[in-house]
Amino acid sequence: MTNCINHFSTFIYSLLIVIFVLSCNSGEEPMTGGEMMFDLVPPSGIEISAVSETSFRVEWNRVEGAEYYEVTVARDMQLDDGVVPYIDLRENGLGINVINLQSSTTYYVSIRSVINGEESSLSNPAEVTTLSEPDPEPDTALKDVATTFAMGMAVRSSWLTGQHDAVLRREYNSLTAEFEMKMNIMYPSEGRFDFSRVDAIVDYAEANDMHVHGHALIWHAATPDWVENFSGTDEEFEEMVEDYIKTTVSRYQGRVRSWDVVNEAFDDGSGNLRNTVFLRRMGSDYIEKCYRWTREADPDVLIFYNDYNMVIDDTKRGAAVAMIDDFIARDVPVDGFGFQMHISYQGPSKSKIASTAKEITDRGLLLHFSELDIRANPNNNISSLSEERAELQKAKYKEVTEVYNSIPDQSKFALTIWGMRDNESWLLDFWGHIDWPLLYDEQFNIKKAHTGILEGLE
Ligand code: 9MR
Repeated sequence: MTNCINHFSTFIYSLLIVIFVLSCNSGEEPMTGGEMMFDLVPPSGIEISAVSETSFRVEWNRVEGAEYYEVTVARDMQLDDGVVPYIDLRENGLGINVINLQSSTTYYVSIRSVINGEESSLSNPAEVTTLSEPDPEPDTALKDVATTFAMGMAVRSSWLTGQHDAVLRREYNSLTAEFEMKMNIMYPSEGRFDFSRVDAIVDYAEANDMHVHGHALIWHAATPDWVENFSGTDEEFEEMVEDYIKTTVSRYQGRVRSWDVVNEAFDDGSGNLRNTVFLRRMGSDYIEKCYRWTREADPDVLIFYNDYNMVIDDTKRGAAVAMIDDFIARDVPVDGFGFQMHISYQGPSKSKIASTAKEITDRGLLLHFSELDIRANPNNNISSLSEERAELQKAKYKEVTEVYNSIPDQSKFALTIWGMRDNESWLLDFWGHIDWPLLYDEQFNIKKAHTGILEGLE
């Protein structure tokens, strides 16, 4: 009997050992209070994606053995300023969507693993900045807010359809041909005019109740080779120019409201008359001759002088204004002055724009800001349009518009933007690097610059 009891005890004892050993090896879970089988590490590979104005997604790598994770989103790197409900937020999976955030705000995301009720340290915070709110589509078009002058856009005949057409009709009531109303296009060879592209632009403007500003009858940089190398006498040259101007201006009489008759006639800095074929062949009074022929061809058309750097080049502006004063004194027809306004977000200053504009309006002339574009990257030190630069560019557009809007009404004529989409601007080729000088991006989205103009008109 004692033997039997001994055998039974031995059996029970062995059974307990077997059960103990089996239980030790059976599960993945560590023993409560026993030695940890996994390191308490925070998750690695934290990735932020799908960033919008008010949300983003955060994902991380699995930590072996973690029961769950705790996610903290805060407005500071020390995680003191946590965002409810994302403070130690429990998450069993490997990612969450963080929502209801503020736009243009930087957030820091940190995650810890929890294993068996024990917490790892926090991961290094990942940084993310939510997007800025897009500027609202204007309820009102530029042309509807600019009640005392025309809103102009430079156009090409290939832009009169599709999205260009939609933007043109929504926003603008004045068109300037970017290059198709210049002598090299309209008069490509001796005795043969080609007005096909001008007709397309003028027909379009008329159909859509828009003005056309003619640009530019005489410009040294758009003079056809046959004119540069004209084979006839000076007298024949002058007759040819008179015929060209009268043919063109009378063809569009009553349909083209105004012409830049001579463009950029003065040298930079010195203010001397630029040495062009027109100066050489027709003499130093060639500009007034052209103005008179224009008036003879259309008694009602508005005659403009147009040039660049008019705000910053005091000598050149002085020479141009002196010429206009002389014309006024001698009854040479002239109605207006065009400041091209190819400027940058850095300058010129609002006060300089205002004081130089006043020189023109004090003379009772019309003033046209005729080719406005504002470079956001003049020093080529950014590779995409940053928030900060877009704001600075917007501020300059606003200043220019404020100046224009506050000149006397009788001098107001038009504010013309030199091109529609950033990627189409002449400035990219001219300077050979990226920039975003205009009011719409490549997808025709309205930029802050556009809002700057609206605000300048308020
Ligand atoms: O932006 C215009 C560009 O598309 C043309 O190729 C170029 C030549 O016709 O003219 C550019 O416009 C100029 C304007 O007519 C006069 N002021 C300077 C402008 C930029 O060169």
